[in-house]
Amino acid sequence: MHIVFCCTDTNAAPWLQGLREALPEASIENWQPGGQAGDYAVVWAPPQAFFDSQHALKAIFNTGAGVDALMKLTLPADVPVVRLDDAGMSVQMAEYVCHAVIRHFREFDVYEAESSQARWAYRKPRRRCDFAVGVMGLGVLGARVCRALAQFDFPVLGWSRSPRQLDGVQCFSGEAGFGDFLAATRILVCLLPLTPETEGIMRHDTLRQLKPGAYVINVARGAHLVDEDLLSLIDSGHVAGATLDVFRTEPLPAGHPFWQHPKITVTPHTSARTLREETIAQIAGKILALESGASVAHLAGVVNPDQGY
Ligand code: NDP
Ligand code: OXD
Repeated sequence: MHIVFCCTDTNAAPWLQGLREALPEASIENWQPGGQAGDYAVVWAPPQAFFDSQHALKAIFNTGAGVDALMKLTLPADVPVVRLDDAGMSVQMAEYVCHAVIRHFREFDVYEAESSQARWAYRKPRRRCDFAVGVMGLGVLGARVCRALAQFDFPVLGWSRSPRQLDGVQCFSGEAGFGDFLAATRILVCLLPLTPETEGIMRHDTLRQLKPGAYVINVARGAHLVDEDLLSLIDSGHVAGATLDVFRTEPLPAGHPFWQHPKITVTPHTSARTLREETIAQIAGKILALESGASVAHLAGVVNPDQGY
């Protein structure tokens, strides 16, 4: 069995070593043009030239949860794409989103500013029931985030493409449920995959439907948000601020208004990182399962090409 590794912006050496330890029977190489075609590919944001050189793949393993970059390429026909299924990401995402929600709700950003002036000043406690959190996307990450938020007694709402049921979460689905979901939400969290249906989903006419004093947390993809619409709704006072981890251009360009905006917190696409050991263990386990005759349909994280996630 031959495995080809092609991950952009990744130090290949520890990955190759980890994969070789997990799959000692396999030959595993970092991709180079003209190299041997693989039975399996382990990829992150590979160039089109990579797939153009692969004619024998049995499966493509993505070392992230989002496959939007892959879906823009021409992939070999009928080869399944398997994305990361949690692999240690959901707990990181739960930490990040709970931190952002609590920081906003408890006004810790205001206390940070006051303490830097040596000011001892109380803020009036806010009512948790006024800060319903609406999570768009109830998959592996969104569901875990909802569960974590519910632990803090926030009212939690969720929205997905198909109907879902989650304990303690008021669930909405599809276009029909979107308006009611937005109208009941004060803090909006985006955990959707980026697809033609979800691109630009956070724009003026949708954000306008959130409760006044809304707050936006984007941890999915930058293209889910129309940047200018967020800025104008913050200016108008309808949106109180935002915590943003993902951007249309990454790294976020130096002159972008988000960097200096007093009501926007920026982090560098770090809310849930790919963890190398967990990822290698998950991918190696799936390759071994396929090699022992398991059907792809039984693997977690197989992408539906028609849905794009
Ligand atoms: P999943 O595929 O498990 O979940 C996706 C969810 O989105 C599902 O609930 C799905 O609905 C819902 N959804 C998809 N399309 C629509 C739509 N058109 N309308 C309404 N709901 C929709 O993905 P994950 O939870 O694993 O990951 C989500 C995204 O998070 C990734 O695609 C990636 O972009 C982003 N991400 C960001 C990271 C970061 O560091 N910032 C790290 C990891 C991931 P249904 O349940 O009906 O299928
Ligand atoms: C992912 C990411 O999709 O890190 O896994 O953004």
